[in-house]
Amino acid sequence: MRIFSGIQPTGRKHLGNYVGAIRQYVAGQERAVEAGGDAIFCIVDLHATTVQYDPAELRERLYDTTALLLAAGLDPARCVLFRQSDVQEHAELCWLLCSVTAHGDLNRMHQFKDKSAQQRELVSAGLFLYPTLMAADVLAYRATEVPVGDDQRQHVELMRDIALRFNARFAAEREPVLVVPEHRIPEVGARIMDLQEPTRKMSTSSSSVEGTLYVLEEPAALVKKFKRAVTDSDNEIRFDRAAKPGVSNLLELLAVARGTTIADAQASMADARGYGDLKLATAEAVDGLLAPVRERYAELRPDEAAIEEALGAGAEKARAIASGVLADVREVMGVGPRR
Ligand code: AQP
Repeated sequence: MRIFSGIQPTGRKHLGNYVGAIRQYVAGQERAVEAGGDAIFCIVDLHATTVQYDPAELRERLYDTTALLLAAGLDPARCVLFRQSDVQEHAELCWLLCSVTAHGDLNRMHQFKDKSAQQRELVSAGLFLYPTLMAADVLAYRATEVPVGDDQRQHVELMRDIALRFNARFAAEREPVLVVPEHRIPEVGARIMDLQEPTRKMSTSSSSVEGTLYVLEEPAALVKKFKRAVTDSDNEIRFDRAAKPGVSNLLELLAVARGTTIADAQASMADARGYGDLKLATAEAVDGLLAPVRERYAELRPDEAAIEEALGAGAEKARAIASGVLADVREVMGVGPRR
């Protein structure tokens, strides 16, 4: 078993990133250690260059994101944690995989449609190729599982198609070169919704500050955001995503933060006097979930030299795997000298 996932060093990470992705990484790390497999996590700075960005800020955000992953429980002694741009095999493999990526498939990616509509100055070719780079990230490690939130389902499906097409085109007469990975989308918390617009996902690029709960949110602001969360007017605490998106989002968060089922979270609110009680219970539980991460982050973030050291050691381990896969890819594609 080999788990791989990537996260962008963009903005302040929010509760959706934490619940949909980061906590799955930590669980994956533990499962991999137990099973004698590997868990590999990458901060994907090359992906972050596909939209307008500030170069000086990118480096800061990279340290922020790395410190957050460490604070959440990733341990470089138990997993491989590295920066994408430190392992050049990702960029080369992306280019090589372009030969088996259909233009039409990239064109129908929801994320490309949404993000390209948000760009004011330029829709970059990098934004279009984003899913192929993501495929390269995962396929370079022959990963079997990819923990992601629900919004990345389509990209993982595309990377499976890319791997299958690659094997059929270049390795039909031999053992498959690339492994076709499975996504691992959590049953609860796969799509955390915006607190102000609960029919839309909580999002770095399109949610408002009020609708977004940051992982490092101070307790007072956290409570305020939950108190102001949009619900509905019928005052019934019941999970029904279609009819009651705001209340359902709160119940889902309550379940995630307490580590229970949504049914248990709903049952625990049977005596509540109204939505105010649900909001406060959720705020308290979410603060309990995030407080240790916040505290650990404050300790880790200032030491950029230690972060660089951890990333450098991770990149060496990652390169050792990716270079072998890339050599196989080049060989079957007829690229470079014969081995
Ligand atoms: N609302 C969400 N609920 C559950 N999971 C989510 N993820 C993102 N939003 C939610 C998951 O977080 C991981 C990291 O995402 P990323 O590297 O794409 O980071 P980002 O772009 O900064 O995060 P956003 O919010 O997804 O940005 P936008 O909306 O601007 O593209 C992924 O596994 C993702 O599924």
